[in-house]
Amino acid sequence: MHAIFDRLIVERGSKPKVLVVDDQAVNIRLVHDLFKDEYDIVMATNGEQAISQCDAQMPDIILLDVVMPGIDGYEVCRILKSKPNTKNIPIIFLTSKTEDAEEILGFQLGAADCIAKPINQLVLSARLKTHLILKLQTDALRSMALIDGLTGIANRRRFDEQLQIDWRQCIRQEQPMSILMIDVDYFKQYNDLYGHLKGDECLVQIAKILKSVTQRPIDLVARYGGEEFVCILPNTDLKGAVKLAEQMLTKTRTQAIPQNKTNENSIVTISIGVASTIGTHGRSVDSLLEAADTQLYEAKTNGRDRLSA
Ligand code: GH3
Ligand code: MG
Ligand code: MG
Ligand code: MG
Repeated sequence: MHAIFDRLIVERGSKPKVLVVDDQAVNIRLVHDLFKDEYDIVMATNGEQAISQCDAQMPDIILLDVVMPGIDGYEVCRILKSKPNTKNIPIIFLTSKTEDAEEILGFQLGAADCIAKPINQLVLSARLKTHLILKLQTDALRSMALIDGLTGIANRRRFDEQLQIDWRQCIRQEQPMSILMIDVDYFKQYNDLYGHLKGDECLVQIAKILKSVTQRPIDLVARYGGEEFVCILPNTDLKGAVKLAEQMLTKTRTQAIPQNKTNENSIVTISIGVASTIGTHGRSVDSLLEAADTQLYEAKTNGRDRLSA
């Protein structure tokens, strides 16, 4: 069991983060002293703080007291489970409320476990580790499910999820969002000339180029399907998006992947549709995608190896 845990930690490259919530400092200190070497411990002494710590720190797991002044642990659990960014964080109640009905309520609210106070350190340690293993395994599987097997960049599912998250954020902040729709030119011909394996290699190269151009961590490049890629650019207006698209076009040309069986000097090129809008309440992001798609069609009919915005 420890071997599994150690391997998971090595794979993800950082200690698990545990949020400890309790209104009694002495309880927090106890947990902190127990686990400070093994885990990264963050703390909150009331419900509101617990929720803001979750948003800011994204802990891997939460040890949550039930009886606290203000928002109690049950309510904290209810709120965290209702929010997309925190709903998958496992919650373990640490409580002196050990009636069956109270324990059941905790599970009904979505808790992963309930542990009785006063705490038995060995029991807490074992159960915390078990739940952390489950959490890290789920994270690893989830990230695998969101990556495109060929190119190693985000896949369509990841794109769909991220688009909704980023769009909500842009609405809240009244920020612009831009989309780039990218399609490899004459790729059917490329496959016909060089074969599918070389075609695959070409897609890997194109994915690398696109990714290298988008430098900000909030930009997402995904494989949309086949030889089409898509890029989400939050907080980016049309001008910024066009600049990035130009860099993608240039870098693809500079890479000069040969496509020269028909013409001595010809190389692989891409076409890009660019669209931009400001996040607006009550509007779906689909029209932004459609606009980018229409622009891509424009770029194709205008001669390819170009962008349209
Ligand atoms: P256009 O410039 O209009 O985009 O022409 P095109 O030939 O690129 O467009 P079309 O959509 O007709 O062809 C796309 C080709 O991409 C067809 C398909 O064989 C190829 N393709 C799609 N996915 C993959 C893949 O994963 N690997 C390889 N090697 N080829 C793929
Ligand atoms: Mg308490
Ligand atoms: Mg296509
Ligand atoms: Mg194409």
